[in-house]
Amino acid sequence: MKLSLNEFIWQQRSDERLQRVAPLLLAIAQSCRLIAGAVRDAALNNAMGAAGSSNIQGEAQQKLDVISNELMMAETRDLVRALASEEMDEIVPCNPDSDLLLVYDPLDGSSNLDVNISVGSIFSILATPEPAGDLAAESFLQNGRSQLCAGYALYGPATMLVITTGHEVNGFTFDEHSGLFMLTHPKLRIAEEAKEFAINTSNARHWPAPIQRYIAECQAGSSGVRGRDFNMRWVASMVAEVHRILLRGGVFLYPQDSRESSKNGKLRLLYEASPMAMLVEAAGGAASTGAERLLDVQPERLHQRVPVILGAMNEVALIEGYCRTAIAESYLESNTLHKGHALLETQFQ
Ligand code: P6P
Repeated sequence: MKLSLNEFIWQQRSDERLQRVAPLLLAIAQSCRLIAGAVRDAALNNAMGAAGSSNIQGEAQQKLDVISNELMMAETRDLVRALASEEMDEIVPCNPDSDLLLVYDPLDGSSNLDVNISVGSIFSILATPEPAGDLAAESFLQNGRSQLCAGYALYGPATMLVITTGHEVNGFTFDEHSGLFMLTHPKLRIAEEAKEFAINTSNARHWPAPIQRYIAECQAGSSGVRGRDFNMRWVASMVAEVHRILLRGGVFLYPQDSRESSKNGKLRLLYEASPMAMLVEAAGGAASTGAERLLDVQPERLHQRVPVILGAMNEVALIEGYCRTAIAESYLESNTLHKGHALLETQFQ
């Protein structure tokens, strides 16, 4: 007999974080159910296509980006002190009596909507650092290890909700008949070895050398240094990629590159990288910028971008090693020998 999300929360009574966020999590689940319906019926309701506006990243907003943002905000605003969204430049103060913050990407991968490819919502729940009272955007600038709960909804052949409070990852499938999210994928774990890599290889000429080296070795397969073949996937929907990695392993990369627009990577730290890093690490994987673990990155701006390398522990460690070696070699070349030697020592401890 499968547990509903409500029954799961009741069963997990000893998980204090889960109990603290439960009402908000149920509201998020309800908003994801509504977003799934809006995505499913968009073409029937003339809700496809561009909204004629753009977000703070300068990306054209789809009508469904705006609709999803409003659905998420309407369901959650009474349960949070403030919320922040990819689709809104500034934070939105809400209930002064709440001690929770919600930051989210209401519809990730929305460029796939008009070709009917899976998209998703990503969310992160934080505690308010201040006691009751006014709040500023700075309250959201907490590193990924501060998250109370992180998760995503995937709008695919099935609508799924995948959540963690840090110690395990559980997946729920929406049941149209009961109107409930049912526990179908308990305790998801990521294998340490990967057979698949996910990266947009059209950007290869812009990548830093360590990333070019890693991907070339995967492409060389059994005839190269890795001694085994790899497969490649690229859905251009981070939620779909992370979900695949949670279920069958692999590694996902959206690195920084030499273009001005991607010098800090493309993905956003607070509402894409941090929640996905919490999920991946809670499932036994790793998540890194290449230079440091994503959960350790200290946010400086609400919508800041960050390089993302996440998935199988051994693959991420190998890539981090290549990145650190490259940094050490640059120190050595620039005659800051002590830094280069120090970095190489930490790498091989
Ligand atoms: P590209 C979607 O726009 C997104 O933010 C992620 O979901 C996805 O992994 C990435 O961008 C796709 O980027 O450059 O391949 O279109």
